[in-house]
This record gives sequence, structure tokens and C-alpha cells, in this order.
Amino acid sequence: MPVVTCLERRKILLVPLDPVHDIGLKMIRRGLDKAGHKTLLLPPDLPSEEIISMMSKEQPDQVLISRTLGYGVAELLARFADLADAAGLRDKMGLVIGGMAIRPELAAELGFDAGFGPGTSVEEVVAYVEGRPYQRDANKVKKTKADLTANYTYQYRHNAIGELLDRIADGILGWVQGKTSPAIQRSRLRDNLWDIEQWRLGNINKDFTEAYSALCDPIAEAYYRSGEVHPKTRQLRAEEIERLEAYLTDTKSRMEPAKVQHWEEGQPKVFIQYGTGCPFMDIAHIKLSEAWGADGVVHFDPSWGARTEGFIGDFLTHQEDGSVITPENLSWTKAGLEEYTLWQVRAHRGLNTPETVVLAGKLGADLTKINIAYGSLAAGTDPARLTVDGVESIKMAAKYNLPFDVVTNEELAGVPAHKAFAGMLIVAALGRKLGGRPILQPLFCYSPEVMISGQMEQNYIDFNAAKIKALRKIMDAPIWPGAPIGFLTQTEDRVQSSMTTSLHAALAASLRVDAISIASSDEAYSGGPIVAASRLDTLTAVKEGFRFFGEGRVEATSMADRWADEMVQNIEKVLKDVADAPSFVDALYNGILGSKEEGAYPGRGGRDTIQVE
Ligand code: B12
Repeated sequence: MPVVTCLERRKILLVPLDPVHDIGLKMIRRGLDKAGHKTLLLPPDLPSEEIISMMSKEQPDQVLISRTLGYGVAELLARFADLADAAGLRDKMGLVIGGMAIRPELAAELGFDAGFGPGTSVEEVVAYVEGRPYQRDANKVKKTKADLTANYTYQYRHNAIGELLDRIADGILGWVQGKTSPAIQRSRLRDNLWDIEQWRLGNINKDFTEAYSALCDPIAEAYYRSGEVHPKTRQLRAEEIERLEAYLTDTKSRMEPAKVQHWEEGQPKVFIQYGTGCPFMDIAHIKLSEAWGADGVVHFDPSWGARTEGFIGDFLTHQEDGSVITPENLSWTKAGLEEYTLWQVRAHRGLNTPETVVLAGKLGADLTKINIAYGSLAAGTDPARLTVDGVESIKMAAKYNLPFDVVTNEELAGVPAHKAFAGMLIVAALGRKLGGRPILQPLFCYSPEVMISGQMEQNYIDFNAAKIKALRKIMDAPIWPGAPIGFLTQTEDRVQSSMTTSLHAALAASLRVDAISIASSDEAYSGGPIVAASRLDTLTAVKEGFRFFGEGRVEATSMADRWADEMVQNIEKVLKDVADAPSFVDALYNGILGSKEEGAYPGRGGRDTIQVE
């Protein structure tokens, strides 16, 4: 705050025109005193006449009147203004009102020089008194795009597990040698022949289209043959696109970066997931989330997208959860993002996994998502096919410089955390070998495993903390709990839902993880689409949680350490079994990384489609 010279020093009378409320004025007085002005603060509850006579006597440069109680405000202030006029003071000094009951419009209506509502900062008032324009920019949040993987070496911290992981990863790389799939061929075509600049100019490469459509399911093939879009989708109309453009221009011009974290370094980064089905609505949700401080957004595709061989094109909407992956949809989403927002396009689970990575890379995504174990045990893809495709996906992620998280959603199907973690670590080990940058994604959830075995009967802290502690004992890698945090602890009640999200976020922050994904407060409501207000509920709740705990921490009990040690031992046992199995694929089929009894069913999508290279 600048200190004024004696020539610039102002005399300010501070008046609480209120029975009691004067805290705001006391704060303002402190700011004015610090800046070198002369201040005089009257006590609350004085009659207006007495205040007017103080004004005559003191002849201040400015009178700052504060009003908090919302009753009879206009009448009270109008009478005060009349008395000031009658006393001949109106032109001799500045007369300003502010406080919880004030709005600038009221001040203008009643003839005061200015009016400041709730949330006005002390700096703003000091700037006003000094006749300076208030530079909001000086306090503006400055955001830059974070690199979640920057500080990690990917060294193993647990040698025996490290050796097992390397052995298994080598085994996988040997197993996929000489094998290919339609997804890999499409992905390589997309990589080699699909020139994004030419595509933006509307130039279609016929060689690409012909070769590509021959590798697609009939539904996707029909698009390239006759322009027919997937039956569940429709193209956005010209007037909708016009409105989207206008919406984006307007919203971007008003966007001010906001921050959810209370501390300087801004960890963990907070991601929201979008996938309303409609790209326009997605973009609106993204803009809202950015305005409320989200650091990153995750593109969710529809579940049928994972079961169809090949992508179609066009700017498409549909009425199911998840937004269709097409170059146009991704491109519009990218155009909507602020430059500091991290953008993840998830690939992880279906028949288009490697090509999703290529599209994500070409269209400027920052992150992707790959997990062979989850995709083949709980998301319907054949283990052999996804192993071949997964290795290619990791190579593409490395080529396009996309870190990828390895989500462990099979835990939601009932697979115990240690088995899901063994699968995740194998994929991370592959990533490490292939020059990729994996991010570990343990669930912060109330999983079927703990529902049945009771580890969360006492609290929601220990078992989640144990997961982070266990992973840190094994590998020096970034950790991004998700997805979203608090899964299965949220209910249809928006307050309850926001609350559990916020508490899980505070726990994640206490454990110093790198990022979190949060749900919207209607996460557990399946009676309709996600509404924007619910997104803001959880962003606001997380911000308040972060504000509440600050650098303080949520502390786990000693159970967390005990469970972390058990988890590490169990992970090692599972990895030994995988290493001793005829192959990783065989281990997936035979339940070593999650059995049918535990809720893991090897998928059938893409079975028998592996070809010899
Ligand atoms: C603290 C407080 C009190 C304290 C006041 C202590 C004091 N010396 O000020 C006490 C406990 C005494 C109190 C009592 C009452 N309170 Co009270 N109180 C609050 C409370 C919790 C916080 C207000 C506050 O200080 N905020 C912090 C300051 C810093 O914010 P601020 O005033 O907005 O000031 C900022 C800006 O507005 C601006 N600013 C302020 N003034 C000015 C002036 C100018 C010129 C400018 C430029 C800027 C500016 O700068 C400040 C810095 O950012 C609010 C509820 C809440 N959570 O907000 C209720 C609240 C204001 N109180 C309320 C009520 C009703 C009362 C009582 C009437 C309750 C009762 N029936 O007994 C009594 C008053 C009794 C009486 N004698 O009449 C209501 C008002 C509702 C309404 N519709 O008007 C509120 C909103 C709570 C509620 N929802 O019921 N209260």
C-alpha cells in the first residue's frame, strides 16, 4: 500500500450509521492509517443530527458511512443526505456509503458520491479516498499451466517390487512383439496421414479416409461412405454454432482467473470432469468451472464410444452421458479453454485407446488416461486386445508428450485396492520403460472392498491415507486421487455431497498429492443431467475446505501406516503371481489382478481381433 505525503494526506471521518456494526469501518480505518491518512472513527448508534454536527466541526475531506442492517436503509440514508444538504456540507466534503446493506445503485439514487457493497476490499477504499483508480489487476490471480510430473524421478523405492515390475513390463513388451490390431492401424494412420492443419482448412485426405474407413465398424464406416452420423447423435446446427461462438467471445472477455487453493504453490490441482453429451453445454460447464477456480478439466466420452471400432467426424451432440470424441468436438472444446487450464482427454478403456491418444496429442491436450488392467477387467475390453493397444497407447503418449494417469476404477467393481494397485503399477512400469510419464490414480472412495471388510467403519481417512502412503513407498511418481474423490460417499443431497467432496479434498491436500478430480454435488443423482450449479457447489466447498485447513493437516490414525504396510506386502504378492503366470494377459484372464468373485470380468470387446504384424 503506498504511503502518502503530508500534502496528499486526507482527513477522513468514519461513521457507522448502524446500531452496532462497525468492524468493516475499523478495518478500513487501519488501512487508511497505515497509508498515512488522518482518521476519526465515531461510535455506532449516534443520531444523524449528531453526526452532521461532527461533520461541520471536523470538516473532513471525506465521510465514509457504513450501514450493515438491511432495514429502512433508503429512508435513513435519504434523510441523512437531506440533513447534510441543509447544513451546507454537501459540496464541502465527499460523502460515501458502504457496507453489507449498500449497493452502488442505491448511492447513485440517493445522490451520494459513491457506494460500495459487501466484499469491497480495504485497498479499494483506500484507492478511492486517494483518488487513484483501483487496480484489481495487482491482486488478480495469475495462473500458469502446471506440469504435474515435473518433480518426479520415477525411481522405485521398493527394490523387490521394482524388480518384479520390470520383469512383468519386459514380459508384456515381449508378448506384444509382432502383434497389431485395427486400433493400432487406425492410430498409425491418424498419426501419419491426418494433417491437422490441412484438416482445419477443410482439406480431406482421401488416402487417409479410404484406408481408415476400411478399419472401422459398419457404423463408423457409414460416416465415411455417406456422411451418416452415429444413430445416437446429431450435428449441431449453424445457429447453435453461431451462438456458441458469441458465448465464447463474451465469456472469454469476462474471464478472470480464480484459485481454489488457499496456499501459494497451488497443489493439489483441482480437476472437474465434463461429459454432458452436448459439447456446447460442456464448454459452458468448463467456463463456469474455470471462473470458480478449476485448474483442469477431463473429457469423458460415452460408453458406446469405447465399443465401436473407429471414430467418426463432425460437431456432434447426443443425449447420453459422455461427449462424443470427434476431431471437431475436441477442437471446439480446446478453443473454449483458457490457456492455463489443463486438459485431459481420457483414452484408457476401449477399442479406440491408441487413436484417442493420437487425437488428444494432435489437438493440444495436456494429459491422457490409460489403464490396461481396468479397461480389460471392468470396462469391457478383451485383455489381450487392450494389452496390445495399451502398449501402443503408451508409446503414443510418450511421442506426443502427454503424461497419463492410470486410473484404478476396477476398485469400484469390487477389486481390492492392492490388486488394482498392482495393475496400475504394471502400467506405470510400462510407461517408465517406454519414456512416458505416468501419474498414479488411486481412488479416494468408499469401495465395495471396504464396505464388506469394514476398514472405513471408524473414519474415511485412514484407508485413503494408507493408499497414498503405500504408493509412495513403492515409486517416486505423481499421485492424483480420483476420480472423483469421495466416490460412494456422496448422496443425492447437495449439501452432504459437497461436504464429503470438500473433506476428501482437504485430506488429499494434507497428504500433499499433486491433483484431485472432484465430482459435482449431483454426482449421486441419476434422474437427469448434471446441472451447472452443482459443479459450483463442490468447487466452492473445496475452496472453503482448503481455506479452513490452510497449511494445517487432516491427521490419520496409526491404522493408516498399518494398512499401508499390509497393502505393500499384498501388492508384492500379487506381482509375484503375475510374474509367475505364463503372461500378463493370462494373469488378467485368470483373475490374478481381480477375480470374477471380486467383480472383475475380463471384457469381450475386440476379442480375437489381434493380427500378426
Ligand atoms: C459481527 C456481527 C455482529 C456483531 C457486531 C460487532 C461490531 N462491533 O460490529 C454483534 C454481535 C454485536 C451483532 C449484533 C447484531 N446483529 Co449482526 N452480524 C455480525 C456478522 C456476524 C458479521 C458482520 C461483519 O462484521 N462482517 C465483517 C465486515 C468486515 O464486513 P462488512 O461490514 O461487510 O465490511 C466490509 C465491506 O462491506 C466494506 N465496508 C463496510 N462499511 C463500509 C463503508 C464504506 C464507506 C465503504 C467504502 C466500504 C465499507 O468494507 C469492509 C471490508 O471488506 C453478520 C453476519 C455475517 N456472517 O456476515 C451479522 C449480521 C450483519 N447481524 C445481523 C443482525 C440482525 C444483528 C442484530 C440486529 C441481531 C439481534 N436481533 O440482536 C444485532 C444488533 C443488535 C442491535 N443492537 O441492534 C444480521 C443483519 C440482517 C439484516 N437483514 O440486516 C446479520 C447479516 C446476521 C443475520 N443474518 O442475521 N452483529
